[in-house]
Amino acid sequence: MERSVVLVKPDGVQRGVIGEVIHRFERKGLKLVGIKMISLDDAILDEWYAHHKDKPFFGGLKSYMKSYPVVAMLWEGKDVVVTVRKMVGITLARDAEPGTIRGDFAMSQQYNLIHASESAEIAKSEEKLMFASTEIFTWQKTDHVHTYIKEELE
Ligand code: FUP
Repeated sequence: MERSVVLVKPDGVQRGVIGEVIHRFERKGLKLVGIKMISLDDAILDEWYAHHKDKPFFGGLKSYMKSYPVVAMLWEGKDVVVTVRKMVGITLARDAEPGTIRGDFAMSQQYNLIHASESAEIAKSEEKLMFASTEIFTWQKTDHVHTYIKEELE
């Protein structure tokens, strides 16, 4: 099944929403297959945000992402990338829909609490960047038979 990489960013760690984020994705029916706290460095951030490297906010974005540890998670589910992005909300948090994570808990464009993979392809490269294979767990979530119909699990 598809996977999405989620980061609770330094502001989210400071503001105490790690549990809230986990709780929302768990209740949705997603399966957690990796989780860790990590301090990001320039090497990983240069790749992570390569698409932003020429933007004026790149330096500030990197400093912020290095300021405190982040909590990285790998969530699995049917079409999970799109689902997670919807639950996260738009980048400018004060404009994000109520009911989304950013919409409920954040006000800023940069301090928007959380990162979620933008596409299934990007999710694969972020998974490789963020998690060693030993940090990814294969396990059977037995309530999946109540979360999906049989055809959705194939
Ligand atoms: P998102 O996919 O919603 O996390 O947003 P982007 O990939 O467009 O941006 C990544 C991060 O860059 C955002 F979470 C915050 C930061 N950013 C700024 O600080 N200023 C901007 O103008 C745009 C993005």
